[in-house]
Amino acid sequence: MNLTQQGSAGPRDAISVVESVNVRPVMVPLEPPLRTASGVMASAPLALVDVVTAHGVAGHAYVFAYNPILLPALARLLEDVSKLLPGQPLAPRALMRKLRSRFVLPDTAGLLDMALAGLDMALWDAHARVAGQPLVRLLGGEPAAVTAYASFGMDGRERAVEAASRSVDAGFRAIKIKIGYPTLNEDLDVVRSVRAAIGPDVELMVDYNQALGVSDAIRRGHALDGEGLAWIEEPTLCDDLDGHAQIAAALKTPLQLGENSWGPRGIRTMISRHASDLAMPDLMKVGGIGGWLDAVAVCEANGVPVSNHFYQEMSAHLLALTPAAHYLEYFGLADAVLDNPSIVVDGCVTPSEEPGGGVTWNEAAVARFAL
Ligand code: SMN
Ligand code: MG
Repeated sequence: MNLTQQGSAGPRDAISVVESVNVRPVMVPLEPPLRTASGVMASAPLALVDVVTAHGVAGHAYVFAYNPILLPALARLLEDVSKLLPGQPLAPRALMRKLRSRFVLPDTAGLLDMALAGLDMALWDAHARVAGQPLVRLLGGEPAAVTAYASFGMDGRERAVEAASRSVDAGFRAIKIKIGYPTLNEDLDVVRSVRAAIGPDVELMVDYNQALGVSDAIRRGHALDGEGLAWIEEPTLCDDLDGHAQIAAALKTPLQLGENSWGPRGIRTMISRHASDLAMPDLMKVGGIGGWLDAVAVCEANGVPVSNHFYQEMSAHLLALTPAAHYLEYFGLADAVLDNPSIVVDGCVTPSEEPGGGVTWNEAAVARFAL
């Protein structure tokens, strides 16, 4: 055996090349439909991304278009940007930097960031699969258990109580409900009813989904301050950082923002403007795995606890290696098209030891929900 050849073959072998990218739009039913104070969704419009490598291994990811009207445009943008990838080395950080450098002039916030994040996630998933490692290990961490909260919509008192009780029975130690009912009394009634059902030892969070004006948010927030909530999320419009800073300063309960921050600099601005006490970056809006790692470094340096928004499969891998990790949002947005949806044991999700970031398609379901 030639030692020189053997010595040089390993590392070079491990570097693959992007061969092709596939994009498939699907409409995944949500049962029950997801109600927020700012709109209802009966299904999740997702763009599924597959990055096929020269090693014959494919990386998978999905991105959420939020609104069915945006899905064809998002899928088309993904397809067009993907044309720049074949033949490129499978080096997600370097490749994404190169890709982003082509879009400095138009800027990326909005659909383009959503498309770029889908590619980033699928590239990292492929990178981890080619390396034969779970994403968390590829990034230098270990598949530790991450504490999850069960996330629910705005379904009225009875359904909120029923869902929260069911979750506690299933082992969850934290629950998030959406509020923003027409009156403060209704908000209080739902919060107190859920608290009575789950007891004092289970954490409870509430999400307004941007529904309130600043002064109403302060008024309702003061009333909620006595309820022992772990956080109040997005009380007013997500881009009103001054408004959120005023609300955060007025309330005792921690404020939670981040699901609508674009990129690591969006998270940085949110923190530097004192708009939030906590951060919950969305893996898509923050720029995929690369964007997450950069954003979370800013959170950690500022002592801000980090949770995620959606994308629970890859977020579990990332939170497992985040020292400032707070909570994993457990909401099975893509469960209906996944082969291996996340499993909660004793209120925690543990990233699997399988290679990749935890996303594998159930092809029969994908075919059923194809647009
Ligand atoms: C959310 C946003 C959009 C749709 C459903 C739920 C959300 C969350 O605000 O925090 O999960
Ligand atoms: Mg939210």
